[in-house]
Amino acid sequence: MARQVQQTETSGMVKAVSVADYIVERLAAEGINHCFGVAGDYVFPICDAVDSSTNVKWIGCANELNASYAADGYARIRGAAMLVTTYGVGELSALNGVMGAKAERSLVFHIVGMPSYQNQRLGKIAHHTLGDGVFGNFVDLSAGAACCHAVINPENCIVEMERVIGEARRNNQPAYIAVPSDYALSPVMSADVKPIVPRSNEVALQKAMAIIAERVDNAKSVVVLPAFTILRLGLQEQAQKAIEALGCPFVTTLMEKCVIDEGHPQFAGIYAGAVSDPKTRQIVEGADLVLDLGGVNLNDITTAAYSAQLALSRFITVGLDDVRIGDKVIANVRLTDVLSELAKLKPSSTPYRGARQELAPVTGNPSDKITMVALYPRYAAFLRAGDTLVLETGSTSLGVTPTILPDGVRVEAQVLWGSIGWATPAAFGIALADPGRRTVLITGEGSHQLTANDIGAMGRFGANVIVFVLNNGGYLIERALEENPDWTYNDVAPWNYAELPKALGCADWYTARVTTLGELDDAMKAARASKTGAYIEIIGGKMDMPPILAFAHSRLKEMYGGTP
Ligand SMILES: Cc1ncc(C[n+]2csc(CCOP(=O)(O)OP(=O)(O)O)c2C)c(N)n1
Ligand SMILES: [Mg+2]
Repeated sequence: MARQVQQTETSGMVKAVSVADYIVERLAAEGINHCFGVAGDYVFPICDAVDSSTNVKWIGCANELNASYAADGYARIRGAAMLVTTYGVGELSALNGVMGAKAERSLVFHIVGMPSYQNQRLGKIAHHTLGDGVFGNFVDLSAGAACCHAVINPENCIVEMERVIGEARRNNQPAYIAVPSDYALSPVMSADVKPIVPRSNEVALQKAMAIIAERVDNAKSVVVLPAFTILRLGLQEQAQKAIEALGCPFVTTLMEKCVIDEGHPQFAGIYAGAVSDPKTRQIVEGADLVLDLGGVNLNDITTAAYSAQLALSRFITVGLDDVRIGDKVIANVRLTDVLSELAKLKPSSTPYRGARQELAPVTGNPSDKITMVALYPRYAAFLRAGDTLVLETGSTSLGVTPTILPDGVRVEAQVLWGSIGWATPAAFGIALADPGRRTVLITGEGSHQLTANDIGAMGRFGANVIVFVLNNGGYLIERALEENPDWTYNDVAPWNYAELPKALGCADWYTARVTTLGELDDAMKAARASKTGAYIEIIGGKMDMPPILAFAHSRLKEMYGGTP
């Protein structure tokens, strides 16, 4: 790769590779074939490099926020994604999405075109600036949404790219790469560096494994919590092998839905503090040793309003890059290596076997209005192996996540960052990242209003997503999180959702607006059969909410703290 990008031959002439071409092809070598973004003059050289690349396709989004969400979705499947925005106005619009990728450990390379070095040097007053002749106003802001960053010039380009790629991979978080527009067109200067691949310190790894093995041997009961990072790093199979070798039960929090099939015999349920099944709660809260594989995030949502009773002294946390046992931290140990070592353990002769959790029965009559009690089991019955379900923040995700889903379904959600509007473009990115699976998006209508315009991009780029939009007359989750559900700020403009695909250029999509269970069942069948995208608007009740949300409603003080 290094030689290939140092010099290429075009029509017999030796042509030096530009900085822009180098960056694009180097990132393509990371397994990235699509670049999400919005063009702009300062970033034209990067856009041109993408457009002329045979490895990377330009995916124009309606705005940079959408592009950042789409890139996050793509990175979750491919391991990394490319996001391109222009100086100031573009990059700042993408910040929420990039910051979300940082929180949720998704590796987005955010490339920004800056005004030329020459104009920066002359302190010219330029568009997309504060008019102060200063060009460093936004670098720190965008860099704050990444785990590492570089401002590129022709001389540092090769070294800096290896540094940021290595560091971003080590943390599995975004990297920010800023490139002045004239430098982007300059020939890259050669440098002799090798890719940096994060790896464990062997001694530290063996030390960590010895402690883990001893704790596992001495524990009367062990439970594994496989973390969301397993999904981000694509380590599901390794994690499953490790769990099988350990032979103990595993549970998932709302952030790890289906990371390993829920039909797996060692699956002991979804753990969410006080709203867990009592058996699941006992297995987790009563365990001598909780082996956290990947660093679970015990936040207000995953612990159901801090109702979990988990003594951290019983935890061993295997992070991406270290192992924590009580007050002891063993650094430079990679999660993937710990999983491989665990998989070598002699399998237990009496592994845990939980009762297989069946899908909830589908109930109700065709003429019935659509209630949430009838809807969630229908989603479970609709989904099948090979589907990737993308869940939006809102009442639905709190209803669907505790619902057992079929084996082979992958679930992606932004539980921690929880920025509404994420799921629609994320589903787009996920669909492009793996067209071999069917992407199914479930969103509330309030969230959808933030980013629905990229349904157009789905149609344009042939991403055949099946979209379910729950129209329940506003922000139900917010109504539930307040004493008074009727504040007007929880109402939204009453759009004709089912007409959106047509207006946005997806004329061949299957669309429906359903108010009864019979209509919903028919629409689900038609959506599944559709070769193009499908879009179903479901009319739900204004206060019809899942049990976990009703529970949160009864614990508002614990969630938010009492009045001082
Ligand atoms: C970017 C952003 N703005 C505001 C919020 C606060 N918020 C959380 S959920 C929500 C409403 C979701 O409503 P909807 O998508 O209709 O789902 P429902 O709960 O009604 O099913 C809002 C406004 C947020 N999480 N993210
Ligand atoms: Mg709603």
